[in-house]
Amino acid sequence: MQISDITLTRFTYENLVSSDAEGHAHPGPPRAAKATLLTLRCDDGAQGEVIVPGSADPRIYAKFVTPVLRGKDPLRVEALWQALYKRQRGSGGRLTDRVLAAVDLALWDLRGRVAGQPVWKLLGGYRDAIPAYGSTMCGDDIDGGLATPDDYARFAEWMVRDRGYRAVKLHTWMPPMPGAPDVRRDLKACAAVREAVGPDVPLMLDPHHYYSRQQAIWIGQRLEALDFLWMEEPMEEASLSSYRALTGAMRSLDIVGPESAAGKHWTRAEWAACGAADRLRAGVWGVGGLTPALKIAHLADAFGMDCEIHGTGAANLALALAIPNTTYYERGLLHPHIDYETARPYLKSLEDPMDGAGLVRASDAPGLGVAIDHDHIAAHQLD
Ligand code: LLH
Ligand code: MG
Repeated sequence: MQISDITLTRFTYENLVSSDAEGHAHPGPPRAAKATLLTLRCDDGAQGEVIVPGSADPRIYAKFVTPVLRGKDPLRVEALWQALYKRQRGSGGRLTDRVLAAVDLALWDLRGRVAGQPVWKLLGGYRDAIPAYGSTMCGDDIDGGLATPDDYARFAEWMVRDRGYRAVKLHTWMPPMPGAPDVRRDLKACAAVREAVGPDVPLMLDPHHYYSRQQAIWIGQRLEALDFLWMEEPMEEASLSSYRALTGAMRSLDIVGPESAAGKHWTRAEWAACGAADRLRAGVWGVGGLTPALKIAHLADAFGMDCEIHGTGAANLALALAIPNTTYYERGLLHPHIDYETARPYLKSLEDPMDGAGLVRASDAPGLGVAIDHDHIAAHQLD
């Protein structure tokens, strides 16, 4: 079997989520957003697919991806990932980890379809269901949104009592929101949520990502008094020393990271080796795909650590189901004005349906099991 063809189909869809000037998601007016269907086809008719967020640049794929993949055995995923990764150095930053991730996910999808097995089983198949935590959008200034500590409290109560989430993570206010960053206002939101959901619900915080060491330690110590489970990315992740200091200063609060630091599994190894976090973090789109993300999960396991998976979607869910050392699936981002339970227009069903007990169950569909609506894509194709 050989890869014969790599195609990108760019399309639009109606999106009710917008990004602010610093890239944080918030509810917005309906707009035509762009996404891309990446398809790998083989000479025997087998294929793998993935939806890539945004409009993928065909020139990058033509220059760096197609020459590496065409004519190769698609089941040799590690070999293809390594070959592509080694082209990053000379690409002047154009061959990004997100491109690596897109190709790697399509290869895993193909591998699953060829085997007639879901990817979560091929990766390890540790469990067939996982509890989800509700992960809020970042704070805003929207009426009835996430504008005040009380808004967070009311929304967290709904998530836990009415929707069944097992745990809640707050993303608090970040620039350019008025008044942000404010470590004291973040703490007020955390205290209001603890008060609203009671003592037994695990809570996490993902605040402004550029607090100082002193600010991060200040809020971390107060989150311990509120019995929070973990905090992630409160400081610049390039500063390993700051994370070592923060982790060392905490008694009961776990520090989780890195989430957005570059460097794939190699960076996570350094964090584990020098005690910069209590739990590692990896999301498939941030580290270059399932292939490196699985290494990170196993690396954490070898250090006796958990690896908390960043982000939503079928591939992150497959990874979380595959491994023993993770706690929750991150479901979101959630907001009082957003209906998360309706599938995006280019999908026939949700990638991560959750039952009333807060469990997301594995699908038995081969590959990544994403129900792509090809009719929608054909009708909204850009080029
Ligand atoms: O800053 C943000 O917008 C969020 O932190 C976002 O990146 C979210 O994906 C996250 O960190 N989840 O854990
Ligand atoms: Mg995060």
